[in-house]
Amino acid sequence: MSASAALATKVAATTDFDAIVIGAGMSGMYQLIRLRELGMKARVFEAGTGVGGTWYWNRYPGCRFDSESYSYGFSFDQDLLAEWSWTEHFAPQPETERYLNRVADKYDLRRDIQFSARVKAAHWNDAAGHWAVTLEDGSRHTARFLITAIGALSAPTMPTIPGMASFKGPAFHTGLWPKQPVDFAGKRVAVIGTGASGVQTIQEVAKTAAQLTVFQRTPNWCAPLHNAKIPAEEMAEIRTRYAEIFQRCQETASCFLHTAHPQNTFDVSAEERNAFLEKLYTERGFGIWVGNYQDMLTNREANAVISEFVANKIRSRVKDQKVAELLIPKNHGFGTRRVPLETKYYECYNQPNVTLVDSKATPITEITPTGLKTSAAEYEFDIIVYATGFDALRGAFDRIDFRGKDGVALKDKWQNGATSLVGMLQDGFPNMFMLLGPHTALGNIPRSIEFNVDWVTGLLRHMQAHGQQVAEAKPEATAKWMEHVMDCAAGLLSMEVDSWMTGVNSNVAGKQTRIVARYTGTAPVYRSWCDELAAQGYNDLVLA
Ligand code: N01
Repeated sequence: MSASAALATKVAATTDFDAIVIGAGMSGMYQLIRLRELGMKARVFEAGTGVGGTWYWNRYPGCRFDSESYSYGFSFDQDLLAEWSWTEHFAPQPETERYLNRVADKYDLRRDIQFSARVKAAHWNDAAGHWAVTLEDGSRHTARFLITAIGALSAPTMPTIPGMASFKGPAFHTGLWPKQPVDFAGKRVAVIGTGASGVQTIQEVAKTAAQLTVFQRTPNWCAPLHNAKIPAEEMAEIRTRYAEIFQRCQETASCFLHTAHPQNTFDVSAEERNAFLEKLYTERGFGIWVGNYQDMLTNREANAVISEFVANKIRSRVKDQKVAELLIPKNHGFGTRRVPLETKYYECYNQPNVTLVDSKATPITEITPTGLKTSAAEYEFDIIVYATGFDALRGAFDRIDFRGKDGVALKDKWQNGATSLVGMLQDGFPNMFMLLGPHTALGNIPRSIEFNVDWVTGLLRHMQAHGQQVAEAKPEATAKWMEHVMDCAAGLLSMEVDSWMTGVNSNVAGKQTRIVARYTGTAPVYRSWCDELAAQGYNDLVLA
């Protein structure tokens, strides 16, 4: 018997599993594949009834990628890359869910996943050296390792408007959308919220609703997606370039295909600058956000130039100039919040069946049995859609009672903001590894997921090889990493703006103050920290 198999057997004798993974989205699925390769007995607990995570829960109308499809799929399986055809440059949700189910079929993942199993608590038992995980059904399961794969934008938040339970018609949150399609044809529909989810929903619902009323509290800077079908021949050509595509994603700051322009905004003439911005506005995807002049998100004057450019585009696309002005953000510059990508979003407001309500000027005061009231008017609706976002980043952690050494609650430890070592480890919480935890590089998410999973797998392999059973971040290493996280955020204009990226959610108590909630360095720098940690024999961890 190999050393690793012997260790796996020994651990299995004292715990139910070698590893428990929470969540069967892309992180949990890929981690399960890697745990099996290590010879570990693993169990994934998933609250939903199917795999896919984000792509399981977010099935609202119009939901689709904002990353190019071929840069988004798993890169580790060459056969799957050769077999799978993306039908659009930005695939719609049903296609992505199908893709992830294909991965689950291929690797027979479901035999190790318990569905409809929401984790309520996870407590570290120092004496036994294991995690005890309690599900909502009261069952309890133990494992040496606990791996959280619970997502960065997976805890939906509803507003706290009086009367919400009284509404008689159907009401949905975009992130908890029902499996049965919702028919909007001929209906009077309200959409509350105009983030990336709201924008995708609005442009779809506007096609069939009798009347669509959009309640916008803060406008966002949106830019054209320029989606298109991928014909078979083009997909065949894309397949030949996968190595190049994934290599490119490794090199860019946020793992997208786009990379910042090497020049600053005012290094070039106004004509050259305008031509470049026009070009970005006609190109696919996030280029206008992450492929713009390199100082766009740090230099206020540079940011004002691009903001005015996009404001003029909005003015030219929306016929009623009063509506156009309402749609142009006035309290933050372009790109300082997540840029929703759109397809004829602004043109929706030229349709006679679509109305925009400024819910900053006239806030929603009550949800009534038949609709809602604002400070200025009363409205009747058949359907209300809450596109009100998520308790992002640490929100999914706050919803589980994680307790580390000496019964310390993670929620208490993170009272003043989450801490971590490279986003994946937390001192005081041995053998807990966080995939997409606070302060991991996010960006084009699957690229970050694959890196995180491979890094955790590398650590587990190292522990197997050295007969080590417990890993914990050293507090001084955490402090050093957090110093780097804080340094990265200095000078970013996005730090001056309320959004989930700065840890602000008006619907969650205690989350009204801006913090450095996420890692804002580049993905290559993030990976170099992680690689260095491993190369030094994980000296920044206590391995026992
Ligand atoms: O959430 P959001 P989201 N009364 O927080 C409003 C990813 N994503 O689900 O800005 C009235 O951005 C709120 O108003 P305000 C992506 O990373 C990816 O849209 O707080 N309004 C805001 O307009 C994205 O950034 C994809 O003033 C209220 C909206 O609701 C992240 O998920 C697609 C309110 C929430 O916007 C989150 O996007 C979709 C209240 N009480 C999402 N509470 C793709 O990749 C909130 N709002 C394709």
